[in-house]
Amino acid sequence: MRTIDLRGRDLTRAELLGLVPRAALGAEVAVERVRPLVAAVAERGEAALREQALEFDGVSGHALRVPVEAIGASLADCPPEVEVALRELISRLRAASAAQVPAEQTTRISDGAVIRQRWQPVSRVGLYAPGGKAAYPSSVIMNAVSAQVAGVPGLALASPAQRDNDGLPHPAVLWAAALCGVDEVYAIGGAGAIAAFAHGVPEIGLDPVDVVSGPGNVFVAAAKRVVSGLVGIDSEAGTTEILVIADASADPGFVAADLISQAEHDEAAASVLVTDSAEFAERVGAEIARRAAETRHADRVATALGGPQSAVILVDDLAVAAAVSNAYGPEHLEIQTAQDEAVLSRITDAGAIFVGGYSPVSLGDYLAGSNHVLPTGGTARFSAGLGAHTFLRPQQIVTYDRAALAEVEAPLVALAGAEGLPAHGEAVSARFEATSEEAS
Ligand code: HSO
Ligand code: ZN
Repeated sequence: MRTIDLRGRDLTRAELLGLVPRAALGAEVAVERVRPLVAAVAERGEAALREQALEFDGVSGHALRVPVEAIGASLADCPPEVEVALRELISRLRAASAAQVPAEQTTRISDGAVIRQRWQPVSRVGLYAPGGKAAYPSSVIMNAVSAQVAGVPGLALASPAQRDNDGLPHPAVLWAAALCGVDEVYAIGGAGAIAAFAHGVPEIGLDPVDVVSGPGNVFVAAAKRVVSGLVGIDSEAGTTEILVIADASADPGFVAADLISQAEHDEAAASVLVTDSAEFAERVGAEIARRAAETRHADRVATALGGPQSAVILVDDLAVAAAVSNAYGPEHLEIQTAQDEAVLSRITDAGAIFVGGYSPVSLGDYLAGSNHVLPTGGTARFSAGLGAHTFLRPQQIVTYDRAALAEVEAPLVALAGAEGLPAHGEAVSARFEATSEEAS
């Protein structure tokens, strides 16, 4: 991992934004690459999806819509300990997600003047679970449970067709769909899946959705950016990132293991350590050298850790460490210091925050009860991780009676006049004019 030494430098937030390490392939470039793929699906539907399946997944002639029987039947091959673990994930996530559904609120502005706010789920969602370098049943559950807890009636799931599963999505994806009760599943991957959800594909009975959610690589995240506006999206949950703020009190083995854990997702994954101790950084480096060579995806991990997106950043103190992290806006932030709560209080921008030596990111990836679909690429500075709230919209409901409306007639007419929109005022005054019948 390269070192960025910020010690002795008094940097502004704007300067930090330019200094934090980022992946070589930025979102803008990925957007230009996926735009034609999205447009092709919008224009040519199934034919374009089949071309893309052949090009990117090496699969042809498969059913794009997974037969319902295949979803339930898949569970026969699920190892019992995996089924138990998936069920545990569902129940922990469901408990934490339920707390994300706000109660309806009623505000009485004055006598007879009431504003209610209710949280209305969207009607139909497209949930995406990646394939490719790994199988992601956990992502199916993160998506589906959030939508179900929000009360969304229509759920569709897509995941790439697998050559070695007869063109179906990965079996583990089907297990998770079966356990969540999702029966509308498509063997479609990448940008094409996002486009299919947004535009609909009538030939295969795929109706357009209102919100697309789920993680993916940089191209899936870019496709979500392209379709957003036509549909809602959760966030740009692209290639994984972990940023660890640690001081000399932390365990270098824990920190090294966590940096490696996220690097195993993708060659473009980002692992960043921010520390005020050069000596600690060296100890982490030694642990990484030892562990990274032995792990199953050693080559991928070495590429990710050696890439421009990964770094050790040396800072003068933990306050600067927090400022660096805020400028980065990491998908996952770990805090392992002697003053975790003090550091936490300085954090403003992160997708999810893992506090202390016994809260690793991989706990959040599977069984913490939190959601692992989180904003990446610095988008945590303005967007949030997936949750029941992703699928809910606050709607205000206005109920005034005659007396309450009369009370605001004069100021409302004054405001309408000030805006040069007198008919707005007249719409209120009309209700208090004597009718022609009353006048006669
Ligand atoms: N770390 C990934 C999620 C994941 N990890 C799924 C393992 N499986 C993005 O938060
Ligand atoms: Zn992970």
